[in-house]
Amino acid sequence: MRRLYHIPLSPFCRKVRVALAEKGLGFELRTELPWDRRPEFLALNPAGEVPLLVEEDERIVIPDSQAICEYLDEAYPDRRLMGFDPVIRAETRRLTAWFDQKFQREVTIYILYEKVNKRLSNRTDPSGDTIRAGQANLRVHMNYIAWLVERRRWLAGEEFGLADITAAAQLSCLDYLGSVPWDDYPAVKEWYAPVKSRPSFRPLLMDRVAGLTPPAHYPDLDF
Ligand SMILES: N[C@@H](CCC(=O)N[C@@H](CS)C(=O)NCC(=O)O)C(=O)O
Repeated sequence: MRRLYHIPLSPFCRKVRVALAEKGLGFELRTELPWDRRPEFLALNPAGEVPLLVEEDERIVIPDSQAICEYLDEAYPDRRLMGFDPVIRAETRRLTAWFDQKFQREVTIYILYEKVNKRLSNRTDPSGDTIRAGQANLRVHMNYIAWLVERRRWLAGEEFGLADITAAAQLSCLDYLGSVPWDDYPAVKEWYAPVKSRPSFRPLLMDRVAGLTPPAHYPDLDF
């Protein structure tokens, strides 16, 4: 059986989980805390990061969410997540990089890593100033998402795809912490609600992290 090594509140791992489900590909989910640096995991992936995909044929071992998603789209082309049109593919790559890198650097590291990863990995206290900076940066990104969805049906164009999955995976982690000001961004909420309702997204809404209870609206499809 195909395996995906992951941690529940990782936007990169969530992106791959949704992509696999959207493509109808079965997989076994294994939780791997990368900071434990388990020798058996490092033997599979010396880079030590999750997500890590191991195909049923164990010679195929792929780390990095974007590398995994592009591999899946090429190896299993039935339900394309990056489209066929080169222009849409370019826009999808631009936006996945935007959310994987810029959003991650300016928002997620400041909020999620501060509130959760820091506590789990080094057991140190979160910094209020860092979290406030992340919340201010989040508003800039919410405005950008609103700008996009006021002009297009989905983020990269008229079809749902990997850009939506990548952005929604990031937001879903912050939503678990009650950090997304949905009511101030109705256009973003209107884009996110149908993403959240997709069957591929449901398992994410069931995730729970010990010691951290999500707000009541987190699993609610009508939030
Ligand atoms: N570019 C990678 C980033 C993956 C990543 O940062 N994973 C984190 C968890 S969210 C990790 O494994 N960190 C462990 C470490 O850096 O030691 C991707 O897209 O998959």
